[in-house]
Amino acid sequence: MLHLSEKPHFIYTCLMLLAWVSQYVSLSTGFELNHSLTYIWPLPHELTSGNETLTVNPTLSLSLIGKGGNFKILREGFRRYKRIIFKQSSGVSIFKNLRRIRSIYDISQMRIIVNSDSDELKLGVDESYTLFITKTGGKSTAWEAIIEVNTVYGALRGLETFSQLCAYDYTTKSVQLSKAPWYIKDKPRFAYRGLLLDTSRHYFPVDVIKSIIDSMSYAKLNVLHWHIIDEQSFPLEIPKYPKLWNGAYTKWERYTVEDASKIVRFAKTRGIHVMAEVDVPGHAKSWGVGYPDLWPSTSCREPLDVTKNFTFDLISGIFSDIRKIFPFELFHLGGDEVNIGCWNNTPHVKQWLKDNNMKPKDAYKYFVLKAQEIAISKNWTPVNWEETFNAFAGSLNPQTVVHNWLGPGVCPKAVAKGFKCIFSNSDVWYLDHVDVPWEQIYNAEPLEGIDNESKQKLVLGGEVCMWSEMVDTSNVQQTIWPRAAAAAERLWSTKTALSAGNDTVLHRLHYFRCLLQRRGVQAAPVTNYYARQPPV
Ligand code: CP6
Repeated sequence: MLHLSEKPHFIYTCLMLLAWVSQYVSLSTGFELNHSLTYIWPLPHELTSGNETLTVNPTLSLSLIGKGGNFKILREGFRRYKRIIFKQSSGVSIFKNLRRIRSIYDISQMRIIVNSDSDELKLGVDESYTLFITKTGGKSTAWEAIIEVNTVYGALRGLETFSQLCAYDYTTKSVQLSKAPWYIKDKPRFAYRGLLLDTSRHYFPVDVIKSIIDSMSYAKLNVLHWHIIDEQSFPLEIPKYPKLWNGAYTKWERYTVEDASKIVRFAKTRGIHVMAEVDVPGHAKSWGVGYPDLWPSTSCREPLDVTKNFTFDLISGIFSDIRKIFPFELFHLGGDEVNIGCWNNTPHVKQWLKDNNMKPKDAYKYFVLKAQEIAISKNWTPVNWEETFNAFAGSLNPQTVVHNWLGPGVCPKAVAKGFKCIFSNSDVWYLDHVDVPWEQIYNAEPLEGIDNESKQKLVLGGEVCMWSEMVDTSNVQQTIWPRAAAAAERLWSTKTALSAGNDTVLHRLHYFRCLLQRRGVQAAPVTNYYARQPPV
């Protein structure tokens, strides 16, 4: 009887024979990649490629070059991407090990060079990277992947791109990287590339929010705008005012301070900022469940009662509590869709307006400016929906970031007055408008109507919005993806790259949607399949 340790050569020969035969008997998947296309989403700034196909070693090792610093985020990121890249190739470890010993793989090492040792995550943090796939020098026939960056966040973006170059090949049962050698030099077009998630209309469990954050990183989106609270529910724990989350739907549909901190920490490891929103004075009916004094009257439950000191003490308490959770410098104060007429129909508010010589519109301004002052006193930069700019641009704090939504047009006006702006035109970038096709999302241009280069710099970027009246855990990913990816490429890639990739964009988006599926993200179809042209 044969024993493994006694007959290694025999076993080895058998296994190799088996591996050789299996490439001829394995079933074809019927799907052929077009190797002349670059399947990277979003398209990089600059790239050149060749025509060699390489195999990547499942035991790919990391050689990290950097001074001191905190590279935990990078090491964890590398391990995560290895799991993604080699997801399908796990299992046949005996083959893997034999192959490693025999150095059958072309790429067995990744070198990452990090020039800065800080892992501080601020808006505009350097996300650029250079990715080389080249032959190592000397006599060796080996190849090497090299990522050179200024921060760990650039390295995460580079790893994402590297992972998109890799594809499992069902014939050879190995991970292949085609079109080598590669040279990619990449950086984002805009610093702010956001997705709004509304956790008030429907509650999303922490794990679901984490998987949304993961999926954002695949498209290089970098801001989760967390619209935490609205009129329908108040799901967040506020220690200073513990009755506020009585406004949650149920005691199970709540986020503790620890839950929220976990989400922020998780996002940081993906290079994603979390911008919290506390929308005042409208969209706040749920606050009064715990503190009914915040309601002007039982027939007018929002906007919040502008006449009471208690209202502003409570806002200050909320901001103090959540400042500890959200380190990001931007904080969203809402200010949209305020039904100011309701104040005028409430006797004690009407009296207060008269005593203070104010019209309801003045009280709206008074409220928003007071909230801005409180936010600024906590060392936050305020963001407000565009109604505030449209109503009293001249009084807004000059630091204010104006958040567009009411169709196109406000960003040109806002930047002309020196304000920063975020583009979210609801005609195209509101994902709850499920009838808007991806092409329209893709073609929306945040800098439209802004020709002056110094004014263009005031547009921080843009954001797609997932309002959740009609989505919950069961359909949120299908509603976000793949259309959010269209906006993600618009926000990451230069206009030159976009026009160069224009004839391949549908193929690339199909491929990216398939990539999301492989990674466990339930992205919807890109188009109606029957309208796709058959291959010619
Ligand atoms: N909730 C809040 C909403 C919307 C806004 N603010 C909204 C308005 C119109 C459409 C979609 C969403 N549901 N707080 C507007 C910023 Cl079409």
